[in-house]
Amino acid sequence: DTPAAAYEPSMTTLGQIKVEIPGRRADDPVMTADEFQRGAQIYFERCAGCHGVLRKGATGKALTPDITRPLGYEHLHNFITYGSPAGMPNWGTSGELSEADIDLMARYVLMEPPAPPEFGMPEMKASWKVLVKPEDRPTSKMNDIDIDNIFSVTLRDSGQVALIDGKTYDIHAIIDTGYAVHISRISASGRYLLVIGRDAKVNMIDLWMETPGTVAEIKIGSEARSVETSKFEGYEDRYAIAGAYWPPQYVIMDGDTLEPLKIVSTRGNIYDEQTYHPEPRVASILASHYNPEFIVNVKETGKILLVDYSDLKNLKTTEIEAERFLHDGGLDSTHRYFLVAANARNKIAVVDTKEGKLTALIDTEGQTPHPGRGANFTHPVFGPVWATSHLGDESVALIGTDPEGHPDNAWKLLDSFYALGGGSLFIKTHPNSNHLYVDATLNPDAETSASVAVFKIDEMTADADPDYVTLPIGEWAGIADGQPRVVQPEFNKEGTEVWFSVWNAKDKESALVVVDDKTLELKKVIKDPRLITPTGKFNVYNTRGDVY
Ligand code: DHE
Repeated sequence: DTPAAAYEPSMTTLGQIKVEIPGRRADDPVMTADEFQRGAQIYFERCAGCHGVLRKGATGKALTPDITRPLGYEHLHNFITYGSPAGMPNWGTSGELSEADIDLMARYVLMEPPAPPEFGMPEMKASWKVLVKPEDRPTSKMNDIDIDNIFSVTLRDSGQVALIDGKTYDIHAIIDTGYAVHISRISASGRYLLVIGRDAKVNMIDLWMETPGTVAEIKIGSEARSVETSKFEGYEDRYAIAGAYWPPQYVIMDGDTLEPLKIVSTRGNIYDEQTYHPEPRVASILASHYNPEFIVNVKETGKILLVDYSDLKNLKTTEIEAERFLHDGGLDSTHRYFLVAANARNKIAVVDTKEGKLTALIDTEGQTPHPGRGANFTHPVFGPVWATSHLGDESVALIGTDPEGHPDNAWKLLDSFYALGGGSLFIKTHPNSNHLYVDATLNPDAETSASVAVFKIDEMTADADPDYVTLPIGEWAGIADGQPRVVQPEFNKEGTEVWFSVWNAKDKESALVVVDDKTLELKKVIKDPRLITPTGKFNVYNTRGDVY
């Protein structure tokens, strides 16, 4: 390759994805075809999640050449190196990208982005495998595992999940999955565990087998984050759904086999401007408890879709205008209302899943709300509330969720108080707990990112910011090497223990730390050489029943 030479468009392969290299124009920055391919690979793994595959922007800014070229190489190089307080990681100073890679990426984003191909029914069918047919599966549970109290733990960089016993802390199985499983969901019966990798591979794991394992798998695109199963009465375990970032679409599948039945594109117009968006990604998906519907959140167009799965041939969808950049969210304690963060707009959209309409849009007064599922509890003064923490600042926002008992407080921001620091990803409590846990995973300070703030719910008032205690979870893990971050509190089935992931680099020791919820004392550190980069953890019972 001669760096300065122009070249024709060509095809290349990134993992399992084919992408078109657009070729070099006369005024393009100097970049060989090999460099372009490496840039595209780094971009896909590190940048696409925030900036979008087509670089049209979402949580992160748009990075199309009309924007990057006026900014220029020097600006981009500095930005990639040092990051920004608004959430851009400091790829250079953190050591995650080398100087050569930063130079490469600063040039790469000056070029036209490559467009990965579509992924429709033929591609899905080609990737679909039923490893154990429904008729060959056990007719009753073949193991003595308390499957309701299993934690499905994402082992991000090894492309696996670990199934860990919520009582004995034994690892029952380590199962190969797609790369960097994002979430785990459980079928309504509690039998099937569904996980989805960042590479859009879905595994369906049968928890009734002697050793739980994959019975069906499929790829539904080239990048994805969400999977769910039907939960409405009469439709338990009937359907599964997965949402893709690329191509922007969701697919409804058979709940026993993952056979793809219906693919629906989410491309279309942005709800307010009513201009076309080529890449409206599917963010969170949740099953309604009130109707035979999936709640599908489309990020860039700001639409919440209530997809009625009772008649797939005559599919009815309620399209709710909400707010742009929908990301993650959860139900209120009655399961009737769904609250989802429009994160880059600092808003929470509330949908009434019974009536099928938008109930409210609430400004959280914090930067970039990031609730995970959020946390439901009864505040001593305000009554039932749902809480979110924020990625962009240290605030926790409380929103009233009880329009019948506390109509004056419903769907209002009732309080906002400080936790440990910015960079929080998840917040959690449990109906049996008096504690609210808030992490600070992406905080730039190592000690803060390895700690968790705990608030006492019964001591909260209307006037003063509540105090919190800080649990040094990372220190408790006793890991000598690296700079692990603590992420995502998750309760056991009884709501007596909280588990945290202590997430270290791939080649370093990680751990899970279990805390006694009553005493806030360390109960157990789970370590095993197989626990590589643990991130999300999903207790089967709590995930199945949406208990949070
Ligand atoms: Fe997540 C939930 C997308 C980065 C761990 N994440 C979600 C959901 C979405 C999403 C859409 C909601 C799924 C649902 O409810 O159906 N996450 C994204 C991204 O686009 C983003 C910002 C960038 C990326 O490139 O992926 C991103 N997420 C991360 C991480 O870096 C985390 C910390 C580690 C990891 O494993 O990748 C991470 N995300 C999680 C977890 C949940 C999640 C643990 C589920 C939380 C829950 O309690 O339900």
